[in-house]
Amino acid sequence: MKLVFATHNPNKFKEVKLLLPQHIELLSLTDIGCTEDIPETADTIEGNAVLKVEHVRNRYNLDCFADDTGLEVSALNGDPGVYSARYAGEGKRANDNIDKLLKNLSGVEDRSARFKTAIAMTINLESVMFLGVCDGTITKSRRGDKGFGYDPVFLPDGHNQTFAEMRLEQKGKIGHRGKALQQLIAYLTKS
Ligand code: ITT
Repeated sequence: MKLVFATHNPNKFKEVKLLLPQHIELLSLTDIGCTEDIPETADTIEGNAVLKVEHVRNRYNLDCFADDTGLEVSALNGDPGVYSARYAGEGKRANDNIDKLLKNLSGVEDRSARFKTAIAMTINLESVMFLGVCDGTITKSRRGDKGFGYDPVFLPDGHNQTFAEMRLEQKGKIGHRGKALQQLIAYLTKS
């Protein structure tokens, strides 16, 4: 079975490829010749996941899924949330986003947060959505050099390593993306 993963983020692709059963041949946007930016203009992560998937479905007519992920911090009323990618501003990098987050949380006691992933999939003309959540806290400084994005400052509940200190397999097992993906795999297995 061939399935396109509509992401321009190579780290997400790597994480997902590791978790999917081998009989699913995962195609990247590069594999299908999609180099254009896909607009993410919705005001929810679910909405953005749908925009990405529909872009590929409409232009390339292929079975496809997309992941949109946000980091929701309690003390910041759920920010950066759907704006996680551009928290420090358009064109800024992950490091700038983390700097802004740590600055906004400086002196704040409640550091609880959660990652939320929405995976939208369109397959055989059906559209489905899977959600995965991982609760944790924001550390006071960066720890670890694995992973990507906010991983160096996210400590999942019940663990003493940040996502950036864990092996990818471990992050996949307990993380937001892995949880959403398990549902996608179950869906594909029974359909
Ligand atoms: P695509 O839209 O092309 O899939 P993206 O990196 O723009 O890639 P998102 O919009 O879903 O993906 O990501 C929102 C932000 O959250 C972005 O800054 C990511 O680096 C960060 N992010 C997403 N998943 C993450 C994860 O598992 N760990 C840490 N940060 C993550």
